[in-house]
Amino acid sequence: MRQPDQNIGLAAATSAVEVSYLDLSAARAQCADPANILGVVGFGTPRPDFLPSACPFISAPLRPAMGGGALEIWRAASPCRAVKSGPIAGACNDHLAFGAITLGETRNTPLEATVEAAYLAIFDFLDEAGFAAPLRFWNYLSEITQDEDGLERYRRFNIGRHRAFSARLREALPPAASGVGGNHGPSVIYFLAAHAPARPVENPRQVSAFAYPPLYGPRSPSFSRASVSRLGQDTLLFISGTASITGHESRHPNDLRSQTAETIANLRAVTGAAGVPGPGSWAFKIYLRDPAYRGTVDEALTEAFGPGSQRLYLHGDVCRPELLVEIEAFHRAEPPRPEPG
Ligand code: 3EB
Repeated sequence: MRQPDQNIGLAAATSAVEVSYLDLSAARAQCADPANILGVVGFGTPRPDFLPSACPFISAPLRPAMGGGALEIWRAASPCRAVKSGPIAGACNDHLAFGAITLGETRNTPLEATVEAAYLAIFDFLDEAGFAAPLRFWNYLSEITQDEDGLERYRRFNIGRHRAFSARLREALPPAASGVGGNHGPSVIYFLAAHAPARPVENPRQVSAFAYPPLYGPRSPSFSRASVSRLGQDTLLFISGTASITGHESRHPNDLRSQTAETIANLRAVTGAAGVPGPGSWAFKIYLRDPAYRGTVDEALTEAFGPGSQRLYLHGDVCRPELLVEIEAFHRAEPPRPEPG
């Protein structure tokens, strides 16, 4: 029975979706109640034994900056059912879907072909599950800035993604995304989707990534700086991986403090452009080229956004060699409270 003073539990139960970044022992406790779990992403860990086999799980090729294992758990407001389509394993409820794919790269297949096939499989999954609109993609690529037969792998990735989006994305503009390198296992892509498209948001300080000049590769990166999605009472803001870039150019090469400040200025600018109402909860994932950068970035984030946010620090490679840090964010606006009395 729900007691009247359990309003914290009630609020949690009515939000459309929330994310938790947990170490393995905290995650074990949360997974005791798995019915509403949409999907789980492991960093520095394979599928944990306590996770029921019906829960979608993918192991990302990045490790927590502080060592050990961490899980990113997406939990919905109502029970979720497993959905499988081709190489995509996922889950959905009436409002949201989660899915994930591990890329099976082979020696003789160029990365763009593998990525195009993966994204086409994702669109097939969405069609089968009845979800029209991807809200947010995460792309973790091994050897992201390495050359593959004369073209950087991130540039090949952009070609493949661009082909699949041109063929199958229903919206004119792509949703938010992160694109980060990690070398502790195969490349992965995972995503959240809904029935109605998110509202794409750009950053007034930056050229849109989908309009980057050819300097950065034959096809520009298909992502918006942020996606805003209304789901029931919730306003969800997904901010893409954000780095020390203004216009289309990297700023402060190899200067961690200045890059962090520029990145935070970009996070503020895109939040302002999104126009999302104030109170709510923030969750940040921070990608660091060197785990030792954590203290500096953590201090800056606390100063900018206050101490009360979730933060997951990961050791990963930003897709431009001179960039040391990339930060993505998820904000869930608090639903308006009923007037007392
Ligand atoms: C940038 O602003 C930094 O290719 O999906 C950030 C977020 C970046 C997403 C992607 C790349 C991607 O260009 C890199």
